Amino acid sequence: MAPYRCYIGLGANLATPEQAIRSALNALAQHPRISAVQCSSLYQSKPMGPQDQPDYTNAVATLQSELAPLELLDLLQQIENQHGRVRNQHWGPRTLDLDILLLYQNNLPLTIQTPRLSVPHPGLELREFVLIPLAEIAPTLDLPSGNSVQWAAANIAKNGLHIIAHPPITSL
Ligand code: ROI
Repeated sequence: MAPYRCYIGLGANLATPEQAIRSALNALAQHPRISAVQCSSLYQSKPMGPQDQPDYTNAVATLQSELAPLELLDLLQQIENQHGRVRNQHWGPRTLDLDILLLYQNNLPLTIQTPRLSVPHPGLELREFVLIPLAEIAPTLDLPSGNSVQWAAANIAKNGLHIIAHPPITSL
């Protein structure tokens, strides 16, 4: 089976957010069925949703995976759980959130609509903390709207989004 090219959103705003994101990237880079992990800079962002929660640390990573989409989702949820993720309040704070944003196979975009997984991620084009990091690593990618990532990132309100750290190390 042809491998998947995946784009993953990483977010955290409790405990040690930057450490949680770095540790999740390491877990992905070390997985035997994942290769070519590359990450954007780390960003600080204002919370989308309830405002009575800390600012978030966000990044977007891309990787090549031999895991089927639901296997990748299982892995991401396992990594979230290892970082103390508790699913409680809707749009509430979290120690680590790993979202599948986009999936490609043979350079073709995949659409998945199941109770567990929606790809492309429905909130993708509304989130500056996704588009702007994504534009660092994949500016020419086309979004579901037909716009390029670069165009969408240049045309969304930044809402205070700013870089706080260089891209974490990546893997071959
Ligand atoms: N807000 C920001 N800034 N970053 C996130 O990663 C994030 N994740 C979420 C909600 C609660 C929607 N808000 C967010 O799940």
